[in-house]
Amino acid sequence: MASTATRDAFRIEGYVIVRELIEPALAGALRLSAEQSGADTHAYEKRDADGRKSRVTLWYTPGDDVFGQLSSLDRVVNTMSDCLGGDAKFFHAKLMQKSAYEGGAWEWHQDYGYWYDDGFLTDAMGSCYIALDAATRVNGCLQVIPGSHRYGRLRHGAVGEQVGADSDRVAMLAERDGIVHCELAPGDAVFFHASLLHASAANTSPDSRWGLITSFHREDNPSISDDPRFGPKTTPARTYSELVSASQHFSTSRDFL
Ligand SMILES: O=C(O)CCC(=O)C(=O)O
Repeated sequence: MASTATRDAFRIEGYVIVRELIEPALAGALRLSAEQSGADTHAYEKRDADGRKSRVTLWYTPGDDVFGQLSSLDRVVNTMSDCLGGDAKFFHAKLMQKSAYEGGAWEWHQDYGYWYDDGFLTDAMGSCYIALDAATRVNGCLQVIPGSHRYGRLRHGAVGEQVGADSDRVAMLAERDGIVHCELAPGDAVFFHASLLHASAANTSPDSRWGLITSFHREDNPSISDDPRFGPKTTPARTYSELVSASQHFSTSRDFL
């Protein structure tokens, strides 16, 4: 169960950082396993406004391997349920890969800017980013505008190959409420609301920035789309000890986007 401070931070600020959600050594082992098992070979690429590429490996069903277990870890699902005020159901998970020197930016957007089109009627949804590599200002950590989830869904349009939120509105909110850089050590996590404005800069550093994002919808906010990938999934909650004792293998047979 998440603490009251965690729930309140999520509801008021739209995000909350949880330090050492998993042990740094486990995050490091998962990072290595993802790379060695070829998770990146299933990635698609998105270019930012400057043409730099970011790579994403996304899947809709958690699966039984260690990444499936991580994305349905009880402490992730329970925290998200407490933050959303109802049972959190798995939507999808993705391995975000920003390579050293060349990983592109993610433009300012709300996830609900995209997920509206996947048939979700409300923004009772959220995500958890778990750092596998350290995420810093120089390698392009997540940036958020605190409290911006309260303004409803902004207009979104094409920016490079991505979809970005109305830039005038973003500039106005950033000026007024500021921008927070979510710097994370391996194993730290940030939980954030689907309407929170967020972005990240290009990676200009020699260090890669990989992380796992798992996204959820509240049980009473299922997708009305008939696309089976967006439907609710039955995912057994995994315990931390199951995760630690799981083989560190990343299964490359899953329903990748
Ligand atoms: O990985 C990042 O830096 C940002 C990813 C993101 O904005 C998203 O997946 O919605």
